[in-house]
Amino acid sequence: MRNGKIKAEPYDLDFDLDSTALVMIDMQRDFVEPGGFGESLGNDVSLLRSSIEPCKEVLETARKAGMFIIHTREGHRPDLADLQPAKKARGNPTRKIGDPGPMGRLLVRGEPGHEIIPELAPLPGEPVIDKPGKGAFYETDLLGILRNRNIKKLIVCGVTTEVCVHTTVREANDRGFDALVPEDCTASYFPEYKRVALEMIKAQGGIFGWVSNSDNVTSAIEAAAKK
Ligand code: C5J
Repeated sequence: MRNGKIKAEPYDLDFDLDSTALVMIDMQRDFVEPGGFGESLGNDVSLLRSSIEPCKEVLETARKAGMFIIHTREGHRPDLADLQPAKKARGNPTRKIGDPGPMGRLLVRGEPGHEIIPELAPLPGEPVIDKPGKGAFYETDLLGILRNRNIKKLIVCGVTTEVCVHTTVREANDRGFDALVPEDCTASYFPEYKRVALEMIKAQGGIFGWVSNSDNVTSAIEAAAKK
């Protein structure tokens, strides 16, 4: 049967291991490590690191249970042909997307900063979606990949909560998926924005989705895998 319930807010979420995917959003060096895109915007990147260990626990549990796992990376082609001028100019940063930095060109595919952090590195067979925007469905093949696997529900982890995670959860909701965010598996450069972003997801009876935590998610996956 491989199904069960994840303890969550605003209410517990029924799920099935074979129609639920784990989506790890943008756990890249560019956001989490010093010298990358996140820091170029003036952020304290150390604030994101608390999410790494809980993400790792959920990732390893999902792998053991044989769940479908997808990773995303935000970034652009080396020729920047997919970079909208508005995105390049936004925030008036000292270093812009495509400029050189300590981890290579900022937010550019193939550069060291664009890679997923080693702690959460994808395994062969886990699709990696390269996305030019904040949402994982925008200008990517994510929707087709999920439909081909008959995926109905998403567990969404990663950074940052109110930007790429939130945008993806909203996009997923509008495409008919149920999305659940484990709160300790996501982080923001602005802790208050994280808190409010999670409130927004679960408000009004789960207007965009569900909020839970890594313990609830891992115990539900492990229980379902034994059925
Ligand atoms: C941002 C992201 N914050 N992955 N990207 O620009 O949330």
